[in-house]
This record gives sequence, C-alpha cells and structure tokens, in this order.
Amino acid sequence: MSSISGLVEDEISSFFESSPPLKNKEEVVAKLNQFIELNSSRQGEKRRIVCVTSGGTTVPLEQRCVRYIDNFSSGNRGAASTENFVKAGYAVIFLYRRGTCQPYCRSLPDDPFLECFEFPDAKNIRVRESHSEAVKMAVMDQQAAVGEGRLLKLPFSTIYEYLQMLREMATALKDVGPCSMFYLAAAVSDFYVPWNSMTEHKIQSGSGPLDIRLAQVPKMISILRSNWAPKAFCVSFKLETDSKILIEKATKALQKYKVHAVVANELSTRKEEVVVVSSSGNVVVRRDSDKPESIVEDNLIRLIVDRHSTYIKENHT
Ligand code: 9Z3
Repeated sequence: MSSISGLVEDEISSFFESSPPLKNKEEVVAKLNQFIELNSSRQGEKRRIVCVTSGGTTVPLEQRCVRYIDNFSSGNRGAASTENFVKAGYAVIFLYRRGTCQPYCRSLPDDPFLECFEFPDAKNIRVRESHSEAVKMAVMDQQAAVGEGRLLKLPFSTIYEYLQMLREMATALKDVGPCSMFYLAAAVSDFYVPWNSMTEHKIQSGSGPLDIRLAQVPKMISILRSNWAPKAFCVSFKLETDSKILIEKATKALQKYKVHAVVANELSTRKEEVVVVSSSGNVVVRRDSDKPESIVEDNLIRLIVDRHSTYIKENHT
C-alpha cells in the first residue's frame, strides 16, 4: 500500500472542497450500494466487481458553462473492455463520459436510431436486414448484462464530476477488498480552471486575446491506492504520442502510484497494441491481426483477469 505526502493530501482536499457538489450524489450512491450489495451476496458466490472508467473529462471555462476544454478519447477502450469483463464473469461499473462509445454498440453505425430502422408502411417499424444481426446482438447482450445485475452505467462530463464519482465508487467498494478492481482507462485532464477562480458568466469575445491560467489537477491514483480502496487491484493507463518515452513514463507511474499494472499505449497504435507494465516485467499485447474481428481488448482483459486471479489468491483473507 502506498502512503501520500501531507502536501498531496492537502491539494486533494482543497480540490474537492472547492468543487461544485455532484448534483445527483444521493442517487449515484444509492445505485452503487445496491449494485455492490447485489453482487456481493449471490447465494454465497461472491462476484468480482470492476470499475471501468471511460472517455475524456471536460474542463469548463465558465461556471455557467458555454465553453470547455476537451480531449480525443472516444471511449472505445472502456466500452470494449467492459464487454470482455462481463464475459469473464465480472460485474462492471462503467463510469463513462456522456455521449462516448457504449458497451455492445461498437458494431452499430454512428446514428443507429436513424440508420438501422425502416418503415415498410405507416404502422410498422422493422430493423433493416443489413443491420439486424448487429442490432439483435447489441440489444440482447446489453439487456442480459443489465438484467442480470452485471452492468451499471454512470455518466460524467466534467473533471469535477468524474473525480467525485470515482471517490464515491472507491469508498463504496472498499469492503469488497481484493475482489474489486479499478481499470482506469478514462483520459483525465491534467489541467483545469479552479471553480473559485472561474468567471461565472460567458467569457466575452470583445476583450481581445484570452489568457487563462490552468492549475494542475492533483493525481488521485495515490489516494485511491492509499486511502479510498487500498485492497483493490488497480490498473492505470499511460498515454503518450512519443513512443520513445512511453515505457519509461509508464514504469515511473507504476512506481510512483504503486498500482498493480500500467497499460502503456501510444495514440496512433492504441487499437493494435498496448504494453502491460508491472513488477513482473513488460508484456506486449496485440490484437490477432489474422482475425479481422479481433480487438486488442480481447487479449488485454484475458491477461488482466489472470493477474487479478493471482492477486486474489495471494491476498485471500
Ligand atoms: C488511455 O490511455 C486509453 O487507452 C485511451 C483509449 C484514452 C488512449 P479511446 O477512448 O482511447 O479508445 O479513444 N487512457 C488513459 C489516458 C490518461 O489520461 N492517462 C494519464 C496519463 O497518461 C494517467 S491517469 O498521464
């Protein structure tokens, strides 16, 4: 378990104290507790629970937000990983950026509602033949996962919402111990405008060039590991655009935050391969290029689940 300095702890406390409170906190906490309770007490069988974070956080520039800073993340990694975790028997809390890619929808067109359906006559609606298999699989798999209590989806938009929800989630999962996992694939902003130094109203365009000072977002992984959920298995991600520094940065993150593995990926090749960096060495994970349907998450989640199994055995109380 890692320990964090008083300075980092102060930065984290002041981040939360100055954040606008989560609007639907009671509802989020109630859903979380109900989901965890359901999956921890299934006739003696204790299901593993993973929190998958997905998509990018926004950084608002005004309190009554008109403009914000965003990032590239499509949520594809998180959605595909969620499907694989469900397949591996996990219950998944999918903490995702509103509007990004959803589990089971990856093979549907961008606007499925408008593209997948047709009207043979004024009274009837049917799925177009060309999309019928993809629609059937998406609806059946999603309804089965949610219906069996194996998938809980919670949306966020801003960096403030994301970090508050992550804290709620970690606190709620604390008692699940080694059977819980954090799989932090969301692209989290490194910089933000602190709420109390943010203008309330829309920034006016007439006042010439705009200077904005961005503060550093405190890294929450350290407090997640040391205080919020110290027994959970924790996988973080490192993204770089320069492949020359990727592994070095991932190795530093592994040591600094004392996570169990860091998934290192480079922006342009992220769908082809990742490197899992851990204390037992670095493993390159690729999609099976001879199978067109294959995605890197199929092999990645197999490896992560294996590592989690070993961790549970070693930490069995
Ligand atoms: C990742 O590295 C994810 O794999 C991607 C997935 C965001 C690249 P897509 O959503 O892409 O499928 O389009 N996520 C973590 C990125 C990140 O913000 N990492 C931080 C860092 O690199 C550490 S928490 O400093």
